[in-house]
Amino acid sequence: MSENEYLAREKMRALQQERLLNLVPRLYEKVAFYRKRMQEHRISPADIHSLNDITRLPFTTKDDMREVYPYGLLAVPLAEIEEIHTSSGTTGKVVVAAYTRNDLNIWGEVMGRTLAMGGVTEKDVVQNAYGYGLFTGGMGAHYGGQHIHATVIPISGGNTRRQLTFLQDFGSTALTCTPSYAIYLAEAAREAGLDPKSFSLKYGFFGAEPWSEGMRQEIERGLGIKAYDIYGLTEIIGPGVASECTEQNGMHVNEDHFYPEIINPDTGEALPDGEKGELVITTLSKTGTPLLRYRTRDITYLTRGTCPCGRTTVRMHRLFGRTDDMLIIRGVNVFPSQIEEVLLSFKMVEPHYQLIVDRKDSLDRLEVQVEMNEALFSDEVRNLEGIERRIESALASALLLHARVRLVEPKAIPRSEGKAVRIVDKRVL
Ligand code: DLL
Repeated sequence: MSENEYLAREKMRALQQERLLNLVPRLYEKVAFYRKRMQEHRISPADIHSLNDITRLPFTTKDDMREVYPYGLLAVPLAEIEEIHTSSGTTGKVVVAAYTRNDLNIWGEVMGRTLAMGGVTEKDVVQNAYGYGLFTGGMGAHYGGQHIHATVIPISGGNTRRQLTFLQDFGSTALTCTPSYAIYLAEAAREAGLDPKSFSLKYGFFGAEPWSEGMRQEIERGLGIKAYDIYGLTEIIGPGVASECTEQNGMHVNEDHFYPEIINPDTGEALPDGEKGELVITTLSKTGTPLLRYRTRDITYLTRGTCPCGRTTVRMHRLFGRTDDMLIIRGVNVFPSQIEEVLLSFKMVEPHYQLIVDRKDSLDRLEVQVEMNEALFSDEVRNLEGIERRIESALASALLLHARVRLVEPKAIPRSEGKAVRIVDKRVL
């Protein structure tokens, strides 16, 4: 817990302003990329007098980060960097996040807050099943657990049998992994004849991929725990940017370190609280690779006001999707999360699905493959086609789009130990 989570609004703004006014000249002086960018925008650090002036500063994009790969955004000599992480780079050159001692301390602090917000204390045992490595999930949760003196088991992702053994034998009370892996663990436990409710688990901290309220309920029921949504991205720090408290009603942004704005992704204009748009973040206190107004491509909205938990930090809604994950199918915008909500309103299917998009005769087609549950699978009088049509019509009224639904056997959709693959886009554009 930090007093910064409870600051009165004017005090928070004063802190943010002080940090911004320190950051801008530092970037101008130390990072050639930012100096050039500010010069192109005909702005100098002397023009930034208050927090409100932040909107005059240029954005930073993922493409910018790739252009100056690997070290072009360093604001300190390499000798001061203690750790480097990168994004997975599945869609191009990787982006690099370099951490100084100061940054690692911040990371521990904000991830410590994340775990503490859900109730973790030094008495807890955190089974950390996020992957360790270049992915930030493992180290982030690790530093957070250490920061609040919890016991951390760095088991990393995968090896499901061993995960279950550890859950049983070590009395782990907190689980950290992707939400799809949490569902998989619950399923694997049942198959092994174990009752997850007999474990000591109390809470889980899940993020790194989109998930819905329906999936939250599945996890909470399946593992008998409270499931918290946690958000972050490599470029900014990794996990620890925002996370839910026990109210489970929006994620508190650690805005003393990460200043959030919402913009219209098409025009770049600022949007007011409550309006959905692209999240933009400025790292106010990092020193290794600080970023100005980074465009996350994640879609959410912000809410201000004191939460019943007492925290005053601004909250961001669970992500609606990403500007680049949005499927445009026959001109209709569709986010995987909308499809997931509809699917999980049907009791006879499991939260394992894939969206297959292809194009025939220049017409886009969407097929939703979703696993039926064991009960339906073994039902002798099942009417699969009837159910498929019912799901199709629910999707049609929610999305205004016809998608073909195909029920597949339990376990037919590939499982992932990290981020699940939800979209298979076969269109050649
Ligand atoms: O996924 C950091 C992280 C690790 C977050 C562990 C939470 C837990 P990247 O691999 O760089 O970093 O991916 C960042 O993942 O821009 C979002 O699109 C997505 N994402 C992260 N958290 C959530 C979430 C880590 N809670 C990208 N809900 C982000 C939905 C999420 N999407």
